[in-house]
Amino acid sequence: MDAFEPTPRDQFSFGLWTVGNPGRDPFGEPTRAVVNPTRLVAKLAECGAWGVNLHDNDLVPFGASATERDQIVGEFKAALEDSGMVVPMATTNLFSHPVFKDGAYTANDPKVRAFALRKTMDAIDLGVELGAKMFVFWGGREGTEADACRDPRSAVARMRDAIDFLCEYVKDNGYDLRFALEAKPNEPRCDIYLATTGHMLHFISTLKNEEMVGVNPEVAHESMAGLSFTHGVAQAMEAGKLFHIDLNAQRIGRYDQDLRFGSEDTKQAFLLVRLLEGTGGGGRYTGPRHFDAHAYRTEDEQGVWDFARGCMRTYKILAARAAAFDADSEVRALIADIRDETLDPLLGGGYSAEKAAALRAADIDIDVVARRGLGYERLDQIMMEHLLGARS
Ligand code: GCO
Ligand code: MN
Ligand code: MN
Repeated sequence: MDAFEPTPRDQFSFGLWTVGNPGRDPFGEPTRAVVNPTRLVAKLAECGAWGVNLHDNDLVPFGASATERDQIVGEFKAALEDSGMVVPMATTNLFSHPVFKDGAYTANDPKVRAFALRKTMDAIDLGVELGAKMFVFWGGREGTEADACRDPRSAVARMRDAIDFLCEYVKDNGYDLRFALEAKPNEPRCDIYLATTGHMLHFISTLKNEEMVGVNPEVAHESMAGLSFTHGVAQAMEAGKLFHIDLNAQRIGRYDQDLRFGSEDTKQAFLLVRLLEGTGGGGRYTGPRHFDAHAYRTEDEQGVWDFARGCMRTYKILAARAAAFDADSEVRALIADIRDETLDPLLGGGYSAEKAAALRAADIDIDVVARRGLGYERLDQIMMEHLLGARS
């Protein structure tokens, strides 16, 4: 045992589909046996996780009868009770069944859209029954190959109709549940609508129940698009919209890899953990630290638990490194706010004609400012040394 061993206080969660992933890929069959959800819960608890998340069909098979459903859910609740695990988040599988091949909420056939709403209402009921406070929407099939099949504007409008409808469903039932929308640029569709966290943030501002809806950004998804994940998450935090997060690792330009958290682009992972933990100031993210990743296909069941522990340990190690970095006096000096008594009051708090005149009149020697070195090489190197364990 060391300081990096995960405990329930850390609020780490995993999807049933993550540690339950049997190693199937588009080219090959599963390499591991399917493990029962009740065993997954017990093993996750043993590893120090706090929560387990699920799609409706990770637990209740598609098409199960009401009696089968109730029996499965009953056994699962007992397993949660035994292990002290919680279900912080639930979601709907709107991508596996062939009926969703043209999308779910955005599909052209109204029968598909109606079925998708019905399935989501059932999944919301299931999530609430298990205690979930967050419901994630990942529109994996909401996209196109043959883009002329619909006006992309109608896809956005259909998505809005669906989320507006489901918000009202939650309110009508008096559920204590919020929604988190998860963007992805592509895979399994050629192009998926609302491709990034930024797209989602604007979309949310057009909803009837905007306050109930936030985002669930995923490391791999913004990275696949070559974007800075940290910047996307920061924008969501600044807007009060970071409701949930999917942590994993990804190399830019590859297929959706869902690798162990922090195992690729460790610098971005460091900056992300620093942001979430708020060690650099600006407030800490208090929601679940959820891992949406899976073990390499080379692994047996032991490898899956090594993977799960690895995600959590790396998060805690990076959090400790971030705290040390932000407590470093040289770092604090390098990133200290530059204060200017004359200009600061002009730059915040909005426009006035007086401020505009004062800005015009201010004495700013741009050549002096332009010549000044900023010390960012030094700053970044110090960060690397903290990250690599050479400075503490
Ligand atoms: C993916 C997605 C999914 C979702 C999950 C929960 O790329 O497959 O990240 O894992 O997060 O379906 O909505
Ligand atoms: Mn993903
Ligand atoms: Mn995800």
